[in-house]
Amino acid sequence: MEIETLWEEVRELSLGLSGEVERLNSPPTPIQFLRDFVSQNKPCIISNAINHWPALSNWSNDSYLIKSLSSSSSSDPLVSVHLTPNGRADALAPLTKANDSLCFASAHVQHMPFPEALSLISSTGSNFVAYAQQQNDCFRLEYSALSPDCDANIPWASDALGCLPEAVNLWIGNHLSETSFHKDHYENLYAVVTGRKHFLLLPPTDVHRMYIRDYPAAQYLYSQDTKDFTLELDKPLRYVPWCSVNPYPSGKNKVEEMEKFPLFFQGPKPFECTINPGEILYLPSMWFHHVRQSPDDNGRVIAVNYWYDMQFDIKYAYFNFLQSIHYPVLKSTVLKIECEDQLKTNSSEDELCAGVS
Ligand SMILES: O=C(O)CCC(=O)C(=O)O
Repeated sequence: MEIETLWEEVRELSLGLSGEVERLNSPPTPIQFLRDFVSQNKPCIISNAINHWPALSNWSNDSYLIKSLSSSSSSDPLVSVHLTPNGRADALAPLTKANDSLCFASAHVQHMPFPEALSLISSTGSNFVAYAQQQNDCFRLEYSALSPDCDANIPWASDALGCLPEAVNLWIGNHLSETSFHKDHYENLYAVVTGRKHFLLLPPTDVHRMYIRDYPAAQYLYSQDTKDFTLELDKPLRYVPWCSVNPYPSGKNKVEEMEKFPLFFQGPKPFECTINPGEILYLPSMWFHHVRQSPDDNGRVIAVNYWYDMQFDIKYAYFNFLQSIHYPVLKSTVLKIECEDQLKTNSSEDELCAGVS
């Protein structure tokens, strides 16, 4: 059977053919959430689920945030801010201007007092984009002074999943912050507080459409002196498997980019949804997601997400098996040969050529 048939059947039998993510007008019961969404590995958007959070009114107010976090009693009064030249952290980037081999570029992470972080996020005319985030339980570690403004967990999700969140993360970005396609091994309850988040979603069965390849890991370094970034390969060199597809190619290479990834651009459209303030997206484990955002009147988007442990069950085993199948055999073989040729002809670029899994 062609893998294309699998993409179609998953949509026909489970996800629906409309390409839309189901919206619930009120929180589901734990049993409904478990039966209709978690066990089917199917996303949904829940409106009116966090209307009682004081965060919805308090967090549009800078003075409130600054006052709460300046008198913070948390163990670490500094917050983590990701700095990049273009808003794209944990994304593919050309290693140098002269060498367009791609690497997996992580942000320059800086720890600073909250008022400074807020001012950097607002300075959108600068040569950097600041995104306050850290996927290490940062809400509970760095922003505990704001905890009375939200629930500590999403009760119906905790009941359904039979556990409390493993991590709760806060995200404060502006219109330039973008998160590239990736997947996580968590059940994710993603609540938007101010601004809007735009998600593109693809089910785990569509893994081959993401063209996951191994890229050399690199890190942005921002110099206060030159006010510029350099990108340095990790030492020792290590490779990160990452999705190759940019779903919004633009500029003169747009057509070329689209032709490189026909399974993505010519296959079924990704599920596209906007999460408004006060809504929660249930993003099932292992779904590929790409995220952009539209800011509120203060130029910002604030969200809190709850990561719950996923079940490493039979679905996980099936998805792993699927991912291990090389498809389409012909295309990846050609790519591998091209890459190997490039390595042979230019030994000095040995370490820079993106690996092919
Ligand atoms: O909001 C974002 O920029 C990314 C969110 C995300 O990737 C996640 O919650 O796993």
